[in-house]
Amino acid sequence: MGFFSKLKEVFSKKEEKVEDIKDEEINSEEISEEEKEEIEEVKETEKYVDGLSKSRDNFVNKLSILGIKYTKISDEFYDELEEILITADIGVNTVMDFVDRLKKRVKEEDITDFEYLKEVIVDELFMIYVGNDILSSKLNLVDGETNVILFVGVNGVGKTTSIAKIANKLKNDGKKVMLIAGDTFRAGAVTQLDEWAKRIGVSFFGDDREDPSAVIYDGLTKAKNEKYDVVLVDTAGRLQNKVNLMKELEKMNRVIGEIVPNNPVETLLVIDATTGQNGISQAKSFKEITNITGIVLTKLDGTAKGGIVLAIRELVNIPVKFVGLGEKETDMIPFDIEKYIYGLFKEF
Ligand SMILES: Nc1nc2c(ncn2[C@@H]2O[C@H](COP(=O)(O)OP(=O)(O)OP(=O)(O)O)[C@@H](O)[C@H]2O)c(=O)[nH]1
Ligand SMILES: [Mg+2]
Repeated sequence: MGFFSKLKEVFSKKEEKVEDIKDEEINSEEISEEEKEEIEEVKETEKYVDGLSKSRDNFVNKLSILGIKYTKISDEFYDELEEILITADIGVNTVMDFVDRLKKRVKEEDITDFEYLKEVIVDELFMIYVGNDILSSKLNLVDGETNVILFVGVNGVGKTTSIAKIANKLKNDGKKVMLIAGDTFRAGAVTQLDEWAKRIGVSFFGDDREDPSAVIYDGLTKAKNEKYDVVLVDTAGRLQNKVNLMKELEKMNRVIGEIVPNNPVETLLVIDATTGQNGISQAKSFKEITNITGIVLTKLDGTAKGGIVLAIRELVNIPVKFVGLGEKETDMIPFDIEKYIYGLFKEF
């Protein structure tokens, strides 16, 4: 049995188990920690399944039709497969490599059956992401210290919303959380973050000064003195002038490092999944000007081209740490390649 069949089996077993728990209507005291985790996992998996429905309807459907259209695995079959994957935002080179590997396996294993080929397709796509090294999606937080996470990215990609969603998650994990309004550029940005902080019930620091580093300096000093666990810093989203942005980020990093050494522990680049190859270019540019430790991929629910995760792996090679699968506070979840693959190919 291939990887994909195993994955489906594991997830459907978990789904069944959690359904049984619900059916018994046990109150929370009777549910063990382990069961709670399982329920949480199934809920997250469901979010991937729901959030990726546009992608599934589009490109996975097209893949299924291929199997009906071609009774033989021919050159035309491969050409069409290539096209489908490229239009799903998986980068051209990634697709080429993928098809080469697929052809090799079809030959070596003498594959003629499309059902089996499906398994191989998903296996090989999974391998693109997993590759030879494991990319961890866990946030690199140090217990007992004030951890700074800097959020960067161009206008409108979802930085502020992502901060709120991640802060909400950290707060629910029992962390003491502060948001700092380092976007001093866009009108209304400070108020927007303040409102989010109130809504989710975490602390906020921001004022009307123009220099983000000055705001960060004061906010972070307070956070350190008051022993906050995590400080999330919003920044302005402009990339018109690379040199200026680089200088500004350098300054922010210097100020942060002065107050809390070895920080920021994470610099997360926010990318909008609906912008496709444009998002990939942004990632490449930001990678050149600062040390990006992870990617937050927003609006995956809004695209039919869910393959962008694989393109990021191939072309940017920075771990995706969170994905946005909807607009609610609870719709941003840690990235998990298995749940993603399952959500994408559920009906394949
Ligand atoms: N559907 C969906 N919408 C999202 C997601 N993330 C963000 N949005 C929406 O995208 C819009 C822009 O989000 P912001 O968080 O303000 O973006 P920003 O990067 O802070 O923008 P600037 O501050 O102007 O640079 C908002 O309307 C959000 O509700 C997501 O994962 N899914
Ligand atoms: Mg913003």
